[in-house]
Amino acid sequence: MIRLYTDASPNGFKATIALEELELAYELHHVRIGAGEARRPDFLALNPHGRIPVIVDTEADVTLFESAAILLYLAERGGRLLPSATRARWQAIQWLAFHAASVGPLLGQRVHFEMFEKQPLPPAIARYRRLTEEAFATMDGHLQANRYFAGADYSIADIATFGWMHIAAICGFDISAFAHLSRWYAEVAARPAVQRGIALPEPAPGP
Ligand SMILES: N[C@@H](CCC(=O)N[C@@H](CS)C(=O)NCC(=O)O)C(=O)O
Repeated sequence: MIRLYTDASPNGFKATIALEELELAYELHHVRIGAGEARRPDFLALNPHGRIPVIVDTEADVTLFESAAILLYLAERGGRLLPSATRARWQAIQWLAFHAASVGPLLGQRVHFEMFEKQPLPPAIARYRRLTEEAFATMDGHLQANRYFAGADYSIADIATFGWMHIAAICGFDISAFAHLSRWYAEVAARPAVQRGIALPEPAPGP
C-alpha cells in the first residue's frame, strides 16, 4: 500500500496526478500546510525538511520526499510514464531535472513576489518574470518539435512540469505568446487523470 501525504499545491499535484495516471492503489493523507501540519514532529519524521509531498510504500519499506524522486519511484513501481528506450528515457529525466531546477523554484518565487508579498518589490517581480519567461521560451522551443517533453511519450516530465504550469495558469500568468507550450498545457490538462489529480486533496486555492 502506498500512503501519500499531500496538500493542494504545485508539488502535491505531481504526486496525485502520477498515482491517478498509474492507477496505483493509495491512501491519501491531507497535510494542511496553512495550518502548519508539515512542520509537526510526526510529519518531520517522514520529511525532515517539512514539505509535501511524501510517499510511504509500506510493502517496500520506502519513504520518499522530493517530488522528482517520488515521480521516478512511482514510474518504476507502476511500470509506465518513463520510456524504456534510451533516448526518450534520458529526455524525460533531463526535463524532469530542468523542471526541478528552472521551473518550480523560479515560478515559486514569481508566485510569491507577484501574488503574496505585501510590499511590492518591482525588481524581484521583474527578475522572476524574466527568468520564468526564459524557461517558458526554452520549453516552447522543445515542444515545437515534440508532442511531449520525452518526445512521443507522455511521461513524468510532463506531470512534473504541469504541476507548476497549472499554478501559473491559476495565477493568471500569460503564456499565450508561447504557442507550443500553450498547446502542450491544454493537452495535458484535458487528461482525465490530470483532472482528478488536481482536485485532490481538495480544489486548488485561487491566487
Ligand atoms: N522540492 C520540493 C518542494 C516541496 C515544497 O516546497 N512543498 C511545499 C508545497 S508546494 C510545502 O510543503 N510547503 C510547506 C511549508 O513550507 O511549510 C519538491 O519538489 O517536493
